[in-house]
Amino acid sequence: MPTSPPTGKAPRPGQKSADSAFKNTDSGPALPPDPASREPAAQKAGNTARMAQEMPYNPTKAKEHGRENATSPLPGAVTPSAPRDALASTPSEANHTAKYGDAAESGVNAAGGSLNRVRADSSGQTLTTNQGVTVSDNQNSLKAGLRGPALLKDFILREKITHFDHERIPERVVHARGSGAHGYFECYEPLTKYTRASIFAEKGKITPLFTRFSTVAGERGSKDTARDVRGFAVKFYTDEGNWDLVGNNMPVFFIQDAMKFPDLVHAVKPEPHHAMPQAASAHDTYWDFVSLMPESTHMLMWQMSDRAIPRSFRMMQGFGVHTFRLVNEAGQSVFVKFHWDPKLGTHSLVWDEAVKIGGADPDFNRRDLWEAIDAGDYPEWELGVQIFTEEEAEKYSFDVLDATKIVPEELVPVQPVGRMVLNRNPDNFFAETEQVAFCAAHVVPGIDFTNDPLLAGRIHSYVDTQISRLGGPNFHELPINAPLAPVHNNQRDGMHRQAIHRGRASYEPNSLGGGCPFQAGTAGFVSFPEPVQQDEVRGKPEKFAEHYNQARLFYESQAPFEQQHIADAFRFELSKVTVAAVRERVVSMLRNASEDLASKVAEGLGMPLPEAMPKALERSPEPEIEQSPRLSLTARPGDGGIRTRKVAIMIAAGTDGASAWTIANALQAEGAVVRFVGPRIGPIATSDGDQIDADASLENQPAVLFDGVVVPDGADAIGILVADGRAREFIQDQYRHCKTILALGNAATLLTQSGIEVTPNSQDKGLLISAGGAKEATQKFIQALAKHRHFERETLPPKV
Ligand code: HDE
Repeated sequence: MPTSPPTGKAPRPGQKSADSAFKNTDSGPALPPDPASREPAAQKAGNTARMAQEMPYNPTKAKEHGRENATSPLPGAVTPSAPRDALASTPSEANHTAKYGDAAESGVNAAGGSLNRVRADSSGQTLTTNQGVTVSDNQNSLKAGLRGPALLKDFILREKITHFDHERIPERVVHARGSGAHGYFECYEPLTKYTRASIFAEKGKITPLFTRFSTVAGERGSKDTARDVRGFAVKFYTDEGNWDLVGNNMPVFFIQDAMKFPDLVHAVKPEPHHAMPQAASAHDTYWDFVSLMPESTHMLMWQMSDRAIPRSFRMMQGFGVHTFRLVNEAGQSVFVKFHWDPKLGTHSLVWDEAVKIGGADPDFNRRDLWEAIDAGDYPEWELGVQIFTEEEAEKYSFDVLDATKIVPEELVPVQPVGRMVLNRNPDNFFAETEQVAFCAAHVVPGIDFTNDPLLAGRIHSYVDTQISRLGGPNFHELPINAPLAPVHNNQRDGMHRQAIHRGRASYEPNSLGGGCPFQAGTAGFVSFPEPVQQDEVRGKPEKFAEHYNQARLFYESQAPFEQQHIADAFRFELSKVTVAAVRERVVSMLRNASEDLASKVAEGLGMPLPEAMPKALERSPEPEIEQSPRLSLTARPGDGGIRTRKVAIMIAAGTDGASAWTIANALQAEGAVVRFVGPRIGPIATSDGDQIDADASLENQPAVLFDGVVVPDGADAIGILVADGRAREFIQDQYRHCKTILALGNAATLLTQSGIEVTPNSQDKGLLISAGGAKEATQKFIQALAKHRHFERETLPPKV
C-alpha cells in the first residue's frame, strides 16, 4: 500500500515510509526513517538504527577464546555514538513532576552510593501513614460509636498493625548477635608492589567502612559475654567495589573443609530436642562432635582461652583466618594473611566475671563499643599483613590452605599497612547493623582467593544465606550494603528492586544500548590464573592430618595464668557434659597436645587420665618453632593508658567528699569513666556537709561492670558499707577478678570484713591501701589500673 504523508502534504524527497510508522511498538519499515523527519518517534528510530548499524557484528567475539583472553580480557564493544534518545526507555522521560523528576543522568545509578539519600529525620513533622497521609489521631482506632465495634475500613490501624506484624526478619544462622559501627581505613604506605587493590594504592588514602562484631552460637538476644569466638567482619566501601574481610578474633578455625560446617554448627547450637543451652558450647553434642574431629584441637585451645571472653570488642585482635592472595598490576601473586591489632591492646574478662556480667548487663560489649564511640574515644586497629610466596609455603611443616593452622609470626612477621578507626555509631540498628550483609566472596581487583577448601564453601554460603535472611536477591541495594563504587549491570527485577533502569537493553552484548554496560577487560577483576591439573577427588592433602603441633605451640606460648585459664575452661565445659565417655575422649585428645593440660583437666574432673587418642598421622612433621610469645594476650598490653576504663567510687553517707572528688577528677582527667556508686542512686551526704549525687547503685551496677574500685575514707560511710552485703560482695568480686582496688583510711576495714587479707608489704600490685593523701594514692591507682589485671593474686580455688 502506498504511504500517505501525515499532514496531507506531499512526501519529502527520498521519503519511503510514513513518519507515524515509528510510533508503533511492533513491526516497522524495512528502511530507517527519513533523517529530515521532525517527528520525535522517527528521530529516535533513526538514531537507534544508526547506533545498531555501528555494530554490524560482535567485534570481540573472535577474541573471547584462548589463554590470552583468560588472563587479559578485552574491554567490551561500545557503540561510538550512542544518542541519548536511542538509549531511553521512553521519550516521555522528558516530562517532569515532583515525583518522577528528571530522566536518569547519563551513566549514573542513583540507587547506590552515600547513605545521605536515605537518611530520615522527623523533627517538626506531623505523623503520616506509609502513603504520606497525615494522621489526625494516633490514639484511637475507628469505631462505630464510642463504645461500638472497631471498623474494618480503618486503613490507618490496619497499616500500622500489618507493618508491625512483619517487623522481624530471620536472624543470621550463625553470628546472630552482633554490634556494628562505621569508620574508615587509612593506608600507611603504597602496597602496590604486591597488590593493585585501590585501598592500598597511596599513603594516607581513606576508605570508608562498616564493621560488625558478633558472637557465633547465641541467638540475636543472647548475652554478649558467652564463651565463644567473636566475628570481626569489615566491609570496605572501596572505589573499586566492596571488599568484605569477614574474619574472627581467632586466627584459626575448627574444621578444614566447608563440608563439615553445618555439622559443627548443629553440634554447638542448642540441642535440638529441648533447645538448650543458649549461647554455650558447654554441652554434650558440641564436645561429642569436636572430640571426633581432632583437627579442632588447635581452635579449642583458642576457644578455651580468655580470647573467647574479651573485655571489649575494642580490645581484641581480628584475623582473616584463610590464606588469601594479593595480586599486583602485572598479575603476579603472593599469599597473604590479614591481622587486626587493637591499639588498646588485648584484654579479656575472667570466666566467673563473664558469667555474672551475663546477668548484670547482657549488652556489655555492645554498650562498651557504643559508649566509647559516642564519647569520642574512637577505637582503632592496625591492619597487618603476613606476606609469603607459594614456594615458601611449600616448605612449611603445615599446609597454608588448612584453616586450622596459623603462619607463626616468627616465620613471617606481620607488617602494618594501615589503620581502622571506628568513629560513627549507626543511626538505626536494624537498617545498618542488622541489614548489613557481609560476604566472603566480596573481593576487589588485587585480592583473590586460594584453594582453602573452607573458603570455597564460604564463597558460596554468604550470598545464599542473605537471600532468605534479607528476602531476595536485591539485598545489595539496601543502603548499608550498596557500594560507593557505581553499580551497572544487566541484572533486573526480583523482590524489592530499588533502581529504576533506563532503556531496553538488559543483556550483553547489545547494540541497542550502545553496547553498555560493557565488560572492562583488564581494568576489571581478573581471577588469578592458578594452574589446576589434578584428578577430581573428595579428599584432603596429607599435611592436613597433623592436628596437634600448633595446639601445643599455642598452649606452650601462654603465660602461666593463661594456661591455668585454659585448663579451667576445659574443666568447666566438660563438667557440663553428661556423657562420661565424651569427656574421656576430649581428654585423650588433649594428651596429644599437652600432657600438662590433659592431666590438669582430668584431675579437675575427678577422672583417671585416659590413653592418648590414636593420631591420624603417626609421624608428625617437625614443627618449625616450639614457642611463639606473640600468641599470648600479654604480648599486646596496649598504650598503657586508662582511657574508657570504668571505675567505681564507692560512697555512702559520711564519705570523705574531698578525697572522693580528688580521685574522681584525677581519673577523669586520664580519660577513665568514673561512677559514684552508692547503696542507692541520688544525693548522698558527705562528711563535710556537702552531697555527692550517686549515679549508680550497688544493686544496678555490680562489681563486674567495673575495671577498678576506689573506696574513699569516712568512718560513718565505711560502717554503712561493711554492714551491706552487696558492698562486701562488690569488693570480693573485684578482688576475685584480679582488679585494682584502692582503699583510703578506714576503707581498709571494708576489705578485711570482705575476707581480704590486708598485709602491709603485700606483693599484690593491684591492692592499694593508703593511709595518706588521695592525690598520691590515685597516681598509684592509675598505674595499677593500666595493667588491667593482677593475676598474681589468683588462686584455685579462689580464696575470696
Ligand atoms: Fe561464617 N557465616 N561461615 N565464618 N561468618 C556467616 O553469613 C560460613 C567462617 C563469619 O557480622 C553466615 O551473613 C560457612 C569462618 C562472620 O554479619 C553464613 C563457613 C569465619 C560472620 C556463614 C563459615 C567466619 C559469619 C551467617 C565454613 C572466619 C558474621 C550469616 C565454610 C574467617 C558476619 C551470614 C556478620 C556469618 C557461613 C566459616 C566468619 C551462613 C559455610 C572460617 C564474622 O553465610
